[in-house]
Amino acid sequence: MNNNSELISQYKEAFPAFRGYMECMSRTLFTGLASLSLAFGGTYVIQHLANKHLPYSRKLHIVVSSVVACGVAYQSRLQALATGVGGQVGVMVLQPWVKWGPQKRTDTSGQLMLQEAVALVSTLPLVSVVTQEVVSLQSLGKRMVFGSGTLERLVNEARANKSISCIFISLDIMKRSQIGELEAAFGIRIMDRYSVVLSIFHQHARTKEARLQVALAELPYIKKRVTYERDKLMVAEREKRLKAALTKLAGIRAQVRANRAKSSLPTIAVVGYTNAGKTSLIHAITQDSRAEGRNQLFATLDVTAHGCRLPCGVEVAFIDTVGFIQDIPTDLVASFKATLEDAIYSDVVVHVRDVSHPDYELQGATVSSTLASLPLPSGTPVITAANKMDLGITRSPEQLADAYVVSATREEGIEELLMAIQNEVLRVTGRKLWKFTLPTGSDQIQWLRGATGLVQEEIDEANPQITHVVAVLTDQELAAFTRNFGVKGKK
Ligand SMILES: Nc1nc2c(ncn2[C@@H]2O[C@H](COP(=O)(O)OP(=O)(O)OP(=O)(O)O)[C@@H](O)[C@H]2O)c(=O)[nH]1
Ligand SMILES: *[C@@H]1O[C@H](CO)[C@@H](O)[C@H](O)[C@H]1NC(C)=O
Repeated sequence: MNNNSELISQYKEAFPAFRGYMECMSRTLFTGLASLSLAFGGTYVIQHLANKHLPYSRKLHIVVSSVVACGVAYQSRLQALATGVGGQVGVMVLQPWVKWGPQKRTDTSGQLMLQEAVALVSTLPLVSVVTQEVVSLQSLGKRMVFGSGTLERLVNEARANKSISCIFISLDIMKRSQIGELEAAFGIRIMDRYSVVLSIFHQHARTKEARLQVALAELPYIKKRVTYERDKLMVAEREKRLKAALTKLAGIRAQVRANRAKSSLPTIAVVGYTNAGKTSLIHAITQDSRAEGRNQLFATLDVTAHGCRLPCGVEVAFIDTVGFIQDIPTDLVASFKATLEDAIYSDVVVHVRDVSHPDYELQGATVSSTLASLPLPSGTPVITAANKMDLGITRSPEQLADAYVVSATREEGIEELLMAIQNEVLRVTGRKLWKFTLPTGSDQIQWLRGATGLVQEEIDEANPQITHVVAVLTDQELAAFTRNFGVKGKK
């Protein structure tokens, strides 16, 4: 019974939350289609002209005109993106906030929650936040969420601004009827926290298991919305099948893990609270002058894996993971963890924290406790990077004792952090630095270059016949080298 792929394709269809996002994206799709038709049209016209007036062969016309037309179309698409015309989903972010009474939250503020909501929705590709607002409420649970006066003002605002094509109301999960009525009032799509978070997970779910988990997580959402008995039965049947598929996959997982361990490319998972600066830090590291940027090798890896060389020459992949958030709706916790599978299988974990954030402790604790609950192989080192130091450090040196204090955007402290990462990568993967003195241009040096990708080489100042080499080798590689050449190295 191999119905996993069938389940996955089914779940793509039955994924209202993601579909909502896709609907918001449709404008983007249209500009894409427009560019494409422009390319075809352009190809035809240029080809026609060239046929009439130029003496080249027909094949060449086709090639040249295609290239030119595609270039033009691509340019116009880029321009559309740059100016925001159609390229982006403009979102109005509304953070409901109860000002008084027993429903008022005391552990955070409306402004902080709004910031988090903005960061959350910005995680989705091509989303741009047009307006954002903390909206005061008297109580939660109103049919239209907001009071009638406030609602009227918001509707007018949203309708007046053509850049707004979607409204994100930062409440956990709203009723079908609520969303329906609000959509009728605003005239555009409404998203709640549940649907935004699901869409993010959908983006980050890479393995079959993660996808199944995300599909499973959506079921309560669908359940809240179906009314007919027949549909309810279908949902129940689907739940049963998803669970069965997941149980089956759990067995395969051990195999996958073993395979990953065998591939020699060390991976470093970068985790952290949303907006802590994971992506910026990866950018800062992989653009480092001592580390090469994107390497061909990684072109086939997922877009969120960034290849680079450590200062010692070992190639590694930095992996961006989904950002942590507070109050993940409980039904989503399992699928959230599933999207972090990259962290589970990586050699080293880097935990990025925003040292300038008032919620530094709470955010760090959220991440740490979640990491602790993941099936991380014991002994996976976790390195803490306290980021955004340029915005002011509000913590005492003791609180930052085991952290590397950095600024990703100003590229400060990155080198020390990278050295720490390198040490852990070498330790965990059983690699060591070895020094050799070898004949310049010899086979031995060639071999070492091949084995480690890159070695430090320095021709002796006094005697150009010999070269001092530093190589990073596993015990097996060292043994093979000694076997082949009979040369011993020094640590
Ligand atoms: N001032 C300052 N801002 C930073 C620094 N690092 C990141 N930022 C800013 O913080 C914001 C979030 O950075 P990202 O790298 O997107 O954060 P992230 O952790 O990948 O966020 P998610 O994808 O939402 O989980 C961006 O506006 C960055 O420009 C820093 O060192 N200093
Ligand atoms: C929409 O609102 C934003 C923020 O207030 C503003 O910058 C933008 O110019 C507005 N766009 C339109 C079309 O009104």
